[in-house]
Amino acid sequence: ANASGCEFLTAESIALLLRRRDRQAHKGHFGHCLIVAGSSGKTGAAALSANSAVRAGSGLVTLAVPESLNPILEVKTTEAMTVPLADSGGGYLTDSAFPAIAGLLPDKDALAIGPGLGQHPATVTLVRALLKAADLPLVIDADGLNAVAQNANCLLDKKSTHVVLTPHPGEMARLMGATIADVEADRIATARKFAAAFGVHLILKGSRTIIAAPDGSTAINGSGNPGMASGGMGDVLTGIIVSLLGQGYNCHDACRLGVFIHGYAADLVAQDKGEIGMCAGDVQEKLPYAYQKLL
Ligand code: B4P
Ligand code: MG
Repeated sequence: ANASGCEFLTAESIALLLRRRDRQAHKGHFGHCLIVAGSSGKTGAAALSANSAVRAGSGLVTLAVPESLNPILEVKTTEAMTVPLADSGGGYLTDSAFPAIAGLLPDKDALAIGPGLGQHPATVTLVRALLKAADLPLVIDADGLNAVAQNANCLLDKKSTHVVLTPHPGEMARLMGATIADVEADRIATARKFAAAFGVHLILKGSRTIIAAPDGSTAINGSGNPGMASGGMGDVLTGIIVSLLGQGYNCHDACRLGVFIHGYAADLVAQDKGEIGMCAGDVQEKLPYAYQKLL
C-alpha cells in the first residue's frame, strides 16, 4: 500500500488472486450468472456484457431481455442463453417483469442489472424492486445506477450484502448529487466515502480506476489505456465482474481482478493494433489471452 493506504494493482499482485482450474473441473464449478439488460437501441450493451461474462470464465450465462428484442439477442449471443421477458412492446423492461426475474434467481450465483436498460420510469421501478429482493452477489451499472441515483438512499434497502456499483465519473456525480469536478477532485476519498456510507463495493472508473470496499480497503488499478475511451467498454467490465462473482470470488477480489484484467486485455489489444480505433469487442476477445498471460 502507498501513502494514501491504497493497494496498487499490478500483474504480479493480481496473479496471486487468480485461481487455477482443476483438471477435473466442470461448468458447475464456474457459476451461472444472470444479466438483466437491454432496451431498444441498446442491444449491443446487453450482448457485450453477456459475451464478456462468457469470456471471463463463467460456467453458464443467462441474459434476460425485453421479449421484442429477443430475436436480435439470440443472434448476437451464442454461448449465452436468453430469457425473453414481457415488455411493453416499447422495447424496455418494466416492473411487470419482476416476478419472472425473481423466479430466475434461485439457481443463479450472481446478478448484473443495468447495461442498456434505458431510463423509463417503469424500468426504474423494476431496478429498485430487484435491489430490495435479490439476495445474491449483485453488480449495478449504467442505467441500473441511473435508477438508483434518483434516490441513493434506496441502496440502504438492498437485500444483498454483496453489492458492487461500477460508476464512471458522470454516474458517480449523479449518485452523490455532486458535479464531475467534485468527484474528480479527490477520486480516492469520493469512492471510500460512498462505499462506507452505503455498504457497497464501489468501482470508480476512468484512468486509474479506484476500487473501494465498505471496510475501507482501497485499490488503484495499474492496467488500461486511453484506447478504452469508447462506447461499450463499461459493459465489458460489468460482464467480467458478474462472472467473477458467480465463480465464487468475494466482492473485493472480483473487483480487483475484474478491473485489472479488463485493462490488461485492452493493453494486449493496444500491443496488437494500437489504441486508436480499439473497440469493446476487441477487449472482450482478448480476455482469455489476458488470463493466460497472468497465470
Ligand atoms: P455514458 O454515455 O453513460 O457512457 P456509457 O454508456 O456508460 O459508456 P461505457 O459503458 O462504454 O463506458 P464507461 O464509462 O461505463 O457516459 C459518458 C459520459 O460520462 C461522458 O460524456 C462524461 O460526461 C462522463 N464521463 C465518463 N468517464 C469520465 C471520466 N473519466 N472523466 C470525466 N467524465 C467522464 O466505461 C469505460 C471503461 O473504460 C471503464 O472501465 C474505464 O475505466 C475505462 N477507461 C476509459 N478511459 C480510460 C483510460 N484513459 N485509461 C484507462 N481506462 C479507461
Ligand atoms: Mg457504462
